[in-house]
Amino acid sequence: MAEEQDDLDLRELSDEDLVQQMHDDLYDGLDTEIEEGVNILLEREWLPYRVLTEALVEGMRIVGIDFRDGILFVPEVLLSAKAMKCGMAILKPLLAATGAPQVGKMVIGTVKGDIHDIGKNLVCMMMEGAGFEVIDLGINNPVEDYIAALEEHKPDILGMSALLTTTMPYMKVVIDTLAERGMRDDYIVLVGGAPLNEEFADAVGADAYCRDAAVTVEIAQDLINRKHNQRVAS
Ligand code: B1M
Repeated sequence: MAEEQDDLDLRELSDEDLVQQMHDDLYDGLDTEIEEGVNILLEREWLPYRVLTEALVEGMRIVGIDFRDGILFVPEVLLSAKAMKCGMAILKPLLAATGAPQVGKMVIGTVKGDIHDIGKNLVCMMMEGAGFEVIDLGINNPVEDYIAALEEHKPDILGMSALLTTTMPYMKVVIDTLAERGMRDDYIVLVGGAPLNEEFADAVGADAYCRDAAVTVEIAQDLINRKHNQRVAS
């Protein structure tokens, strides 16, 4: 009872204070509070995408800065990641429920040696929300897994994610293997992850670098349209 009285009532906070509190709760890895905050913002008629970007992604950016600076450590960041996933789980069906027709298919996975998946999962959610069918291979994928999934699902797009400077070169291994097997031109290859940039994407032979999940959707739609137009013209 006394504990309950000490509790902060998130519903009493203004939008701005609530978002600030959610950044703090994400930092502290408080999943129940994050779920409650997400639900309150949705009740206040925030669009799911706004909740995602302003409350969750921005909160995770702050976690990332303190992780980099040695203020937070792996166990704490894992709790933040878990809280973020709880919030994302509420938003996922809402982002996907736009009723968009299926516009293409994507196989995506985080590359071998890399277990970061929050950004990739966001990309999956946004792509599904935009009407793409997404086959998510998860984390730590060797080239054989990508090839097997491409052969099984025959997607339009192969997406790869890497968050470590030590794992991003593996994208070239995958793309070179596709080329060796004569499969490279069958797919649009999109790459993303915080340490990448356009130069890197060019250097490894990808079709495009995707800065974030929203940009991934735009680029995917654009490249699929161009591919369709080329087919029609030829
Ligand atoms: Co890691 N970690 N981590 N980590 N971690 C980083 C990446 C790091 C930058 C932190 C730092 O030092 N500042 C650093 C890498 C440094 C470097 O390589 N130069 C780092 C390190 C060093 C490590 C370990 C080695 C730490 C250790 O063990 N000593 C270890 C590596 C483990 C491994 O992979 N083998 C490790 C472990 C972990 C946790 C397990 C604790 C956890 C991951 C939990 C999980 O993902 N389930 C974790 C986290 C959470 C982070 C930070 C803090 C946050 C990453 C994140 O989720 N960002 C990160 C710091 C940072 O990036 N600021 C860090 C939020 C997410 C929404 O953004 O992933 O960039 P992002 O995704 C964006 C875009 O990049 C893009 O769209 C997304 C959405 O908008 N995008 C794509 C991403 N993938 C895409 C694919 C596409 C398209 C777009 O395909 C088409």
